Order: sequence, then structure tokens, then C-alpha cells
Amino acid sequence: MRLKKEKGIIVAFDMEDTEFALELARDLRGARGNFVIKVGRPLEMQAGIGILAQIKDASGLPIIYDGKIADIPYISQRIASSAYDAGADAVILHGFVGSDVIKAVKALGKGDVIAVVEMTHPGSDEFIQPAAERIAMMLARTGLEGVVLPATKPERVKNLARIVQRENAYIYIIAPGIKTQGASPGDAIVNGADYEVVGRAIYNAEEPKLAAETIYSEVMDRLDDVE
Ligand code: O7M
Repeated sequence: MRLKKEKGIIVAFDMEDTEFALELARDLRGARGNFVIKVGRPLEMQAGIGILAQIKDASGLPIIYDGKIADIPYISQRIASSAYDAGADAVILHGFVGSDVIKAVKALGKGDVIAVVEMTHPGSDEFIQPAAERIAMMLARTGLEGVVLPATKPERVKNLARIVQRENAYIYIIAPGIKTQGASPGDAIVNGADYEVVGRAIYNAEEPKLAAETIYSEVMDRLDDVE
């Protein structure tokens, strides 16, 4: 299942409780909105890579494996290949590792490739941010499907999205940092992102499905305001 370039919410599954993860996956099947699920290392380390197929079956949604892969081409390819074989529709790599890594994973031809341009946390300003424009341009030229930009820095989303889209208008942009890390729902989407990534504000909420639906409609309202 390819991810479409459209507006939606990517729910970050970073919880460590497998049963709860599957329960939320089932809940999201009927949720109002456009949702994708991103499985992170904390869950994978507890449940094993087989959790990808279980979540996919339970939710019926596209699944991203967020391994934040950052290794040499040979190893990155093997990690990504295992994730695709286990049911991932897309895998996430770091962009700073260079074009050979991205191209090696792309060459597998097993699913979408997404790479991180710049991150949401303050430490990202130390080394990644000064190189982000060049990383964005390099990534957009590799033929990958998606990039990650920081919703916590809306001006950066705007500038970097422009660079990426100028090279390749089909690349989708996903942006984490909503609520718990300080960005408001819609901050990234009104600046050119396609999906906003939300983790704790959904899986730690009293009613996670309702939280997901509410954040989705808040984002859509912001979009209506600018259109
Ligand atoms: O909403 P949160 O803060 O609980 O979770 C945010 C999710 O987004 C979590 O899964 C992080 O790993 C991820 N993320 C960031 O928070 N910042 C980044 O710069 C990049 C990511 C990410 O998704 O990279 C692919």
C-alpha cells in the first residue's frame, strides 16, 4: 500500500505495550479521518518485527517502519528489507548518511523510502540544521517518496518544503512535533507538509481514538482557514 500525497495524521506507535498497540490499531480502523501508522523502535524492541503485520491486519492502514536507519548501504538495505518483508509499506532512514544509502534502499523496490531532513529537538540545530538545505536537495534528487521536516519550526518547514518540491513535486512531507513537543495541530500542514506525526498526545490520551479524531479535525480546520 503506497502512501498517498494527501493531508492526514501519522499516529506514532511508540508505546511498549503490545496489547494496547493492537487495541489502538483496531480502534483506528473505524476512526474519522485520514490516518497512517508509524511503528517506532520502542514498540518493535518489545514486540519484535512481526508486530508490523499484526498492526496492519488490525488497522487496515498503511504502515511505516521508523527504524531511523543510519548505517552503511549494505546494512541499511538489510534492515529495510526485513521491515518491508514484515509488512512495512514505507521505511524511514536518516538523510545525513548520504545518497548512496538512500539509493541502496530504493533499489530494493519493496516500498516507499522516507528520509529525515531536519529534526524537531534543539540538538538538531547543532549539526543537522546547518546542512539541512543541502540534505533536502540531495534527498529530492534520489527518487525517494517522502521526507521528514520539523513541525516545531514552521519557518523551516516552509523553506525546506519549497526546496524539496522544486526538485520533485510528488514527494510527500511528514512533520512530527505536534502538541507534546510544542507545535500546534496544523502548524506544519499550513506551511506545506502533507502529514503531521502525533505520538504521545494520542497514545497517552484517556481516549486515544477520540484524541486522534479531534487532532485530525483541528488540522483540517486550520487548512480551511488558509484556503
Ligand atoms: O508526538 P510525540 O512527540 O510523542 O512523538 C513524535 C514522534 O515523531 C516520535 O515517533 C519521534 O520518533 C518522531 N520524530 C520526532 O519527534 N522528531 C523528529 O525530528 C523526527 C521524528 C520522526 O518521525 O522521524 C521520522
